[in-house]
Amino acid sequence: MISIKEMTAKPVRLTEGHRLCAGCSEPVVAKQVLLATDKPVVVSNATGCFEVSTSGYPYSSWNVPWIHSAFENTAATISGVESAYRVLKRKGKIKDDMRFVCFAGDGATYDIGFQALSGAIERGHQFLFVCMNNEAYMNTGIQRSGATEKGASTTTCPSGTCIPGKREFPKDITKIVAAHELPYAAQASPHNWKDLIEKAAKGFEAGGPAFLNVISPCPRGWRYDSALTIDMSKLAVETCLWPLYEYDNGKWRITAESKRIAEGKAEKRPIMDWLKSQGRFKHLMDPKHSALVEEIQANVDRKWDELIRLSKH
Ligand SMILES: Cc1ncc(C[n+]2csc(CCOP(=O)(O)OP(=O)(O)O)c2C)c(N)n1
Ligand code: SF4
Repeated sequence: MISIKEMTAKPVRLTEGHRLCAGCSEPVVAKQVLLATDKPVVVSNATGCFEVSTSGYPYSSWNVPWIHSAFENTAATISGVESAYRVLKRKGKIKDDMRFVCFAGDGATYDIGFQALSGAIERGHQFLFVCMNNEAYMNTGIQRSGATEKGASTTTCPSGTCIPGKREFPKDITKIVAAHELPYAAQASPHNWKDLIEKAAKGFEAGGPAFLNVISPCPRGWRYDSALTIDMSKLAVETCLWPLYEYDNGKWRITAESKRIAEGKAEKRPIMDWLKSQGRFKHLMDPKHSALVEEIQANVDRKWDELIRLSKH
């Protein structure tokens, strides 16, 4: 495993000077992923905060080949690139061993881009798809997505007298992707860079499609102090809202802090710690919403128990 010192000596693939908000986790996640391979990479980037903020014409923060892709088809874009690469390699026109990566928000992964993602995985393209999961459509002003937590207030499910924020639980896209029986899928968090980079490295070398779902705190949409981004991603793991695990060639494995919690060596924090840390859940502090908070806790517990059961097989 690479050390921090060795990392600093690596070429910078995503530079500073982009226009993401202060405290945004997305460039942190991307830098960690790009450190996971020394091979030449081609990036396909779905529309979203990360795409528009790193490519404001006439500037670019990218030091690798990078393709803007539409919201719905970044996995289809990389499929085409990877197919062309395979042909050119076979014909001897490309000698390098290259890697292909998609960066997409949760809107572009869970919802609009899912069809292209599912198709690219089913066809067996060799690429790593990274979902930067900030649990909403942030770039267009914090609308709910299929990844938004139940009870969160967004601009399309605002908490008020009619509804207490989002009424549905998020879908479990990592398990949906794993159901494609691809070589590798995992969940990671930027606070644990070692775990994240190891998983990205496995994804790059999986020999087929790989998927990495990364919790990506957004100070603007989640309403917390921008200095707390990394703390926020850690808290997601400590509450088991965001367990760290991998699905590696059919085997489920819980990793890092989540493994320690599963083994009883670390505390599983109550979901209330998570809810009270962010303005998007502020309304849930009212005792009239205590049943909803209990429901969220019960859902976290149920999914956590299910993961422990899967990891024992
Ligand atoms: C088909 C389509 N619908 C809507 C849009 C407008 N749009 C651009 S970015 C965006 C939100 C992106 O959300 P997400 O993928 O979660 O990424 P984030 O900005 O949160 O990182 C939307 C709705 C679009 N570009 N294309
Ligand atoms: S709105 Fe959120 S995801 Fe978008 S750039 Fe700002 S902090 Fe990052």
